[in-house]
Amino acid sequence: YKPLLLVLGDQLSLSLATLRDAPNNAVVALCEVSEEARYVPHHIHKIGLFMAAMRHFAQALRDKGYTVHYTRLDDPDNTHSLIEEAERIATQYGCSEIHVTRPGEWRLWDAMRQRQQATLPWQLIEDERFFTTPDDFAHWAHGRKQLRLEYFYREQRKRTGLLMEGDSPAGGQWNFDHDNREPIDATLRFPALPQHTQDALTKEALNDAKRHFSDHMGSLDNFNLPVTRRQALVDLKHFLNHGLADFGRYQDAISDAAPFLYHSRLSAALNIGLLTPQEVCEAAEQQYYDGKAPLNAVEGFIRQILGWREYVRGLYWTHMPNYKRENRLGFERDLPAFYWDGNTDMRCLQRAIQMTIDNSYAHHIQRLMVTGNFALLCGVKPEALCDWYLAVYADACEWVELPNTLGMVLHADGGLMGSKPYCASGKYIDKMSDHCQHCRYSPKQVTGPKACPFNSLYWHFLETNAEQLNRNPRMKLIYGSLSRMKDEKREAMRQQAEQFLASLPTSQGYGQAHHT
Ligand code: FAD
Ligand code: DLZ
Ligand code: SF4
Repeated sequence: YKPLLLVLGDQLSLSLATLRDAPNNAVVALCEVSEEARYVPHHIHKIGLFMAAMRHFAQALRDKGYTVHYTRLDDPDNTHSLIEEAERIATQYGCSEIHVTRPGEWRLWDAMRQRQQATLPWQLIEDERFFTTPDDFAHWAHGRKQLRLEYFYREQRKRTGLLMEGDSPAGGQWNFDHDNREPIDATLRFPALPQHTQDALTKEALNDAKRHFSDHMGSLDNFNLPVTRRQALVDLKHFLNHGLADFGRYQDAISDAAPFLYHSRLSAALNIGLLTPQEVCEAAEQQYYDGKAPLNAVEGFIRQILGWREYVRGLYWTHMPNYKRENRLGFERDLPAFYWDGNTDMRCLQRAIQMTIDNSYAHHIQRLMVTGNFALLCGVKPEALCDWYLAVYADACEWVELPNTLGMVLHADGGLMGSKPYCASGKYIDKMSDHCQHCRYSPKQVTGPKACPFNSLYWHFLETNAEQLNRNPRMKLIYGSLSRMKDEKREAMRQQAEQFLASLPTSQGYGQAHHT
């Protein structure tokens, strides 16, 4: 008995189940493979992050005494596929089986599961770095007519004791969302970010990423993601001291100039395993008990991690592979070409996309209400939009990206993620952001050459999807307004939207813009 312990690029935690009780003869394998960098054209920061963090983690494992085989991208015998690499290395070291913790994507999980009975058998281990397992979620969901985050979240609060006073929620309320909707304000000053130094190992990894993937989105010149646990802890501490107290109030605000506001920027470190969700939530909770951050901020933050992050993961694993094929609103449009280069005169979209190109990051409201909302209103097909979100964000792993994009943004899952689509007109963006004052369009106009395209698209979306949405009780009010509108106004809006959609340059992939 001699196992090969395969550690994937998003499993960089010393507490990983695969590594527990490893026998002395075990070989740990980490593999850089181009297949994982290219199956969607990942942002160069994301590739750099995985390569640098994997190399550092291999070093940390060696320091702890593990025998580590590390495949580099340039190794001549690299097969460039995770499965083939693991089997090649296992054979090379005379291993009798391969152990791996549940990967972050169904695609890999399925391929590995099919090898459980092979001559070189794969053994899949549950990922324990979350508050819940997919089985816990399935158990919670069983027999419920409707799944809703709020009830799942309350149960997790009770189960973990986070922000609980006995059996009651701290402050007497489960949810402080109402206090968390302030728009951008010109007087706000956002915390400056910690700048991580790049040691020789990081520099070499980033150079290798640059040599191989220079055609991908972004430039490594301003790379500043944490690639070690130590750097991730610096970011955590910085957020606790400088961001958390204002996180709640401005959670939904959008700034024309600032990409990060009071957001934590911890998603990438969490998703690749440099931080655990438990330690992040407990540290935030402590700030509340120490009187350093208000309850609305701490509750709002903990809900994102203990609630949403676990909930989307549960949905993913209980609904795949069918989830990925869902398209309940029947969308068919290709992705607008400017999602890849930001070349649009719509200011809000231009800024959200440019910030994405610059940082491989956009905060939640930019993803949901700017790039997401626009794609929803235009009817972009789920696979095209999902591939984009999976490619461009450093924190994107399919288990979290897919339910957010296909479910929350495109409402393609029939309402599992949200009871109604998050569709909004330019009025919403104008209220929450300071974009419109820099834009050539006016959020107050619905038709005419200066009209904000979101406005006519919004009504057009409601009209074209009425059959699916007008019976939704949460949409009743808005369909009421639509039905009271004069025919001429509706016709003018329809024409405005259709003209706009016909002129939209679409893309069938990175760098392949064409006009319809
Ligand atoms: P903060 O605002 O500081 O929030 C704290 C943490 O809460 C995040 O780090 C994250 O771990 C968690 N969180 C917040 N919102 C969500 C959510 N909706 N679902 C799951 N976890 C959440 N998040 C990813 O981690 N990976 C993705 O691939 C991803 N794709 C998304 C795609 C779309 C279309 C949308 C609308 C959202 C997506 N999100 C994704 C969720 C969210 O936008 C990011 O987690 C967040 O913007 C990361 O920035 P932050 O760390 O500063 O988050
Ligand atoms: C995203 C990514 C990239 C760019 N590169 C690698 C890699 O070289 N090796 C690896 O193990 N994982 C990589 N990943 C992450 C995978 O695509 C995939 O999401 C996870 O391995 C699933 O757990
Ligand atoms: Fe965006 Fe419309 Fe405002 Fe321009 S006017 S920034 S397109 S919401």
